[in-house]
Amino acid sequence: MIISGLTTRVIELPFEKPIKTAIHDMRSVGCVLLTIETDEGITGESYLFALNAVRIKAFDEMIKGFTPHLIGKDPHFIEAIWQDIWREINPTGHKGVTVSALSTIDTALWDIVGKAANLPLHRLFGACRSKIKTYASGGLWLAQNIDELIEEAHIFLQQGHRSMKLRLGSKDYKDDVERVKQLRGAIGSDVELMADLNQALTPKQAIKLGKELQEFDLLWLEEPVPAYDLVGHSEVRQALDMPIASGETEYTRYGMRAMIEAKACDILMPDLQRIGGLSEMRKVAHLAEAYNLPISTHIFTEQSLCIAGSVENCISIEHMPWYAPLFNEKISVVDGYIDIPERPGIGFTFDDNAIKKFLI
Ligand code: SMN
Ligand code: MG
Repeated sequence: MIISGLTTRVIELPFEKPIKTAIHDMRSVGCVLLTIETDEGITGESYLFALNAVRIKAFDEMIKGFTPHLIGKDPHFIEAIWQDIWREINPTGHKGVTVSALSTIDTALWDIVGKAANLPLHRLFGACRSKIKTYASGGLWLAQNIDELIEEAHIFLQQGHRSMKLRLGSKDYKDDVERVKQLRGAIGSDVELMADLNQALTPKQAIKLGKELQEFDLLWLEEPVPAYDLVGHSEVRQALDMPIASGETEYTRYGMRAMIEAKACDILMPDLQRIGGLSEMRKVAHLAEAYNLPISTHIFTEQSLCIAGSVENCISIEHMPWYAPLFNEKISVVDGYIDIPERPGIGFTFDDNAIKKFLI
């Protein structure tokens, strides 16, 4: 089998209403949808995204620029293709748009390999489970008031969720404490709750807030300080009993290695687009395992299920519904869990009709 072509589509998925975190102001996500074609008719699909579709064409160009590394190659030679592209991007940089494009290609190649073997990827990788715990993440944003948070939390529970994440980083830290207190009171003690600070605070601010949040039994406190401040992360981690989660903003095994060495967090949160694709996600998961650290994957719900099904130290998967309209197959959450799909490859295929509406 050889790779015969590569097609991209650039789309924009609008949100129903604008969304805020401590550092994001979002109205849409722009995506590049990648399809890699082979001479045997098997195709591999994956995507990357940019918030508000900002400079999404630069991502598209970056992917298309790697065409010469793909055409005529056996798609099973994923590791060789990955290393080849990695060497080429050395002068341009091993973070950002370059790695996002590499990630997207890598993931689409795995989709081909799974389909060619007629196996779902978690089975091809070596399966460890058939379902994974998830948490609701497409809500509980910073712009919502407390009544809206509670209303949305109840919707999540009706949808089958048993775990959810809210965003913090209010101007006055007392507002953050109140949001957590009220929400915890409304959902009760049996529902898991996490909080994401999206890098809003200094270490001292995060420790002060974290100490007040401790009584509300949060499963983790996420990105309390700027992503590049690994020492600050570790100060917060040492000062609090509550676990610290982080890593969505870091790239590749080298970024994760630095976080592990700095003892920055208790739970690593690799993001498929920034980490380097499914190949690198697996390496990072195994690196974390060697340090007895769990991982929980960041967004990319559909594409990360194969990781959750084959990585023993993956404790949960983030449920972000933004990308669901792109796929023919839908995820359902039952009693807080998602089944790992048993369809070949990644198990989610682009819904070409639906996608037409979003083309830029
Ligand atoms: C997040 C995800 C995607 C966009 C903005 C913020 C957030 C998360 O950090 O972890 O869900
Ligand atoms: Mg986050």
